[in-house]
Amino acid sequence: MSAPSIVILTGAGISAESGLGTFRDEGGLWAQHRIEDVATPEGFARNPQLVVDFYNARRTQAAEATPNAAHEALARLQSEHSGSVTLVTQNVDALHEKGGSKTVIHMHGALNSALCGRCEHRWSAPLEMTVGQSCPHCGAPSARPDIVWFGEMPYEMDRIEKALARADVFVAIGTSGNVYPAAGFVQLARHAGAHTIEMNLDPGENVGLFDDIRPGMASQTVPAWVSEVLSQ
Ligand code: BV8
Repeated sequence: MSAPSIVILTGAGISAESGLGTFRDEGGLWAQHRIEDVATPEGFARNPQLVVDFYNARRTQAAEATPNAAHEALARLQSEHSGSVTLVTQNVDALHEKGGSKTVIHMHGALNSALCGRCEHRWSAPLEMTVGQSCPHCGAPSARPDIVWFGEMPYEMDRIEKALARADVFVAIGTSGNVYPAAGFVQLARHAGAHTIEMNLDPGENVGLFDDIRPGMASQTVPAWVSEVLSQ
């Protein structure tokens, strides 16, 4: 029996113990800001300064954050598991990479990347972006945070769906299962016959679709699961 192919989806909960706010927990980001104002293209068109300030604050916070045992355990899994491991994150921080992960699919974009709204050129974002910054490629004053907002198509969906179609195990870590298409990945994995595991502090909206529920703090549950997989 060849080593199982594993697909992992992480959400804001995996970065909570590194001090980065989640979205829907008590006092989370969506309690402080209206999604429509800071995480939609319409909000950016209406008030670009508000959106640039929102992501500048998160970029600075994320730059100062350090990975926790959960990020480090997933990096260990990626380097030591003999089967394939596909790590997909909804998070826009770089804590998986800081924790040692080499390949991370950022389906909702990344704080450390800037995007040209006109030619779609990408470059490393400065810590503080400004409104109307020029694109280094086409020169248009159309720089924006390289973030997938509501109503925009998440990145790398073909690659993710291909990995889910051949998954033996699907694990969702620290995500409330509210946002699609990510919240639908567990269904795709089940169609592929994968064993599905949820590791969360509180049960997600789609908890009923998981075979195995492991409640608790990611810094505890994830290293325990990785040790289990690597000892098989
Ligand atoms: C799309 C930006 C279609 C980055 C985010 C109308 C028009 C278009 C689409 C829609 C529409 N109505 C609905 C939709 C679909 C929409 C959607 O799902 N809306 C929901 C709210 C109903 N989705 C979209 O718009 C997506 N695009 O559908 O495009 C399309 C088709 C064709 C062509 C073009 C377009 C785009 C979705 C991406 C939006 N961007 N963020 C940023 O600012 O960060 S989503 C946002 O929520 C975050 O990125 C995050 O990824 C996402 C999910 O949040 P979670 O990570 O789950 O965090 P949350 O706080 O919710 O939960 C934390 C969990 O952790 C909890 O369970 C908690 O218990 C747990 N936890 C806490 N501490 C710990 C812990 N667990 C373990 N240990 C701990 N210590």
